Amino acid sequence: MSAMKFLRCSASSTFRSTLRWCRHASSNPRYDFDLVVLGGGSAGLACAKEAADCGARVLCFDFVKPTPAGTKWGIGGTCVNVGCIPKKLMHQASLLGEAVHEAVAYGWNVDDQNLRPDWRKLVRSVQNHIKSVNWVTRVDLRDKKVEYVNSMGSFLDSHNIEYVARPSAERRQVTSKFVVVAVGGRPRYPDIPGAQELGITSDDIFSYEREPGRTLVVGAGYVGLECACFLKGLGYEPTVMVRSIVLRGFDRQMSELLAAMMTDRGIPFLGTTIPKSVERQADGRLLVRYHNTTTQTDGSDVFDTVLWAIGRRGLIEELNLEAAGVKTRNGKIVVDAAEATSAAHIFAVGDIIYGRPELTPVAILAGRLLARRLFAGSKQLMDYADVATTVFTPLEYSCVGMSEETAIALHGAENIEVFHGYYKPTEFFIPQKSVRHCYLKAVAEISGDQKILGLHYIGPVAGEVIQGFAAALKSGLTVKTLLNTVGIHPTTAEEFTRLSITKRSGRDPTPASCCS
Ligand code: FAD
Ligand code: NA7
Repeated sequence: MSAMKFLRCSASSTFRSTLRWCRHASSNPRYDFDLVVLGGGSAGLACAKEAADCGARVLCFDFVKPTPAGTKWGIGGTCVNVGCIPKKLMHQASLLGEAVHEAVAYGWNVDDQNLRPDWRKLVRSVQNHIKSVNWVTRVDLRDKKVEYVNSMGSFLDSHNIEYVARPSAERRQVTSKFVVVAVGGRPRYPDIPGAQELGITSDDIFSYEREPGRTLVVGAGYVGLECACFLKGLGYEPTVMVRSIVLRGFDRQMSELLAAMMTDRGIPFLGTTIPKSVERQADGRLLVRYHNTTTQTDGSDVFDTVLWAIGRRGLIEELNLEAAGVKTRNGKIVVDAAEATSAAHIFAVGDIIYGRPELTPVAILAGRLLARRLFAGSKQLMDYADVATTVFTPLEYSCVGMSEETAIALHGAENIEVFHGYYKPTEFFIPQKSVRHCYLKAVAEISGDQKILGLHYIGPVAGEVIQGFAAALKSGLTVKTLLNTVGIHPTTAEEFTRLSITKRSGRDPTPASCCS
């Protein structure tokens, strides 16, 4: 064992895992580990566990810096702690509120129809679930013999990672044959007075101790719309501030329809508006000043909570990537089709890579496939095309493949046929729920069997509906096959098998009844 390695091992002799590190080092004297993963979120954990399953000696670093409001959490990354999971739970809580009112129409005797959720109880339940997932994750890592260090790792050079051990605060180093960067991102704050001191983000809302009350949600992307909708469903008063358009990057028609659905449900939008400052008033509430870029007028309003949902920044600042020769672009890491960075032996997966969808299943599959290529001789690359996604608003929006605009831009309007239709979910009739925004469309080639390029659906349980169609689309689904598929009645997913009206025909896509 080299003197340096001996020092490293003896300096940390009280550290349980150190013994194992020394053992590892003696079995391969060149590096302490085969793989060091920076980041224990969806991508990093999937990669680390798969690599360990392939027999590699793996160390995973994960560390969460508290938000400006002081929120922090455990291992598992964004999805588990402050993303998909708590978001889906709050979404479900808000849907249940709506269901209580529907239940009355269906004959249930619900004594108090002005039911209000107990925010603190909801937050407690959500946080308890998250803590159980954190625990299971740690047990899983231990079972798979992945070393876990709860510290921030950064590069000394391309094989050498430095970190601060806790609780001793001692600086330590570890070497690895390969390094995978999976550090993800965190919400951005606008550069205006009061933003960090007085505003919160999605990193705080799921553990927020006091009721959000009247909330200004700044940003009309996926996260902003979802947060506004669950807050509304839980009985609060969100307002969405939109800088330009809602849901940039998604199909325009579907996005506008979703915004109309939100407006109908009483969520106001402040269009073409940017925030200028946030101040705390004497009564404790927040005075937000803003500017409308169309009318060139200033305005202000008072809120209980301001939630920034203006996008996310990659966590590259503290990685010292220059020391390792890793190139970045717009704050993200540039990788090739094999997730290799500009530095040999260093790879990146998940939200931190440039130009790829920021979604958990993408991060997980890419991490897993990378581990198999590094340690099991696999050649399989991640396919980032046709990834399905869902916006969890009360009528959800889910899609897979191309938007209508992208299909037209790539193939020309004359080569694209769009089949569309409004529909009436059977379960909406008795409670007389609005069907105005229940709409779906298939974007297809115009010729031959009409290969489907994109499917879009607004309605109940959209994610569940589109997941199966996503597999079909990846297998080359055509309009011919879709229309030869017998539907399951009465479902809303079956509407895809009944699409008969093209946009080109100009016919009214509104159905006469549920079974027409
Ligand atoms: P992360 O999960 O962010 O994990 C990175 C980890 O690395 C973090 O724990 C971070 O603290 C840690 N870290 C950073 N730097 C270092 C360092 N130097 N050393 C050690 N550790 C470090 N996706 C979906 O598919 N469906 C959804 O419904 C969905 N909803 C979302 C809702 C919200 C509100 C948000 C914010 C995101 C949502 N996402 C959703 C996106 C999803 O959460 C991310 O795509 C996914 O978590 C990315 O995984 P990752 O491993 O790349 O990064
Ligand atoms: P997005 O999708 O990047 O959306 C950010 C939104 O915030 C978008 O509407 C932006 O408007 C708006 N924005 C950005 N900067 C500002 C400023 N400075 N002021 C006001 N509004 C602003 O981010 P999300 O967080 O919603 O989602 C990120 C990923 O997380 C998503 O892909 C999911 O996978 C999970 P713009 O359209 O740029 O004018």
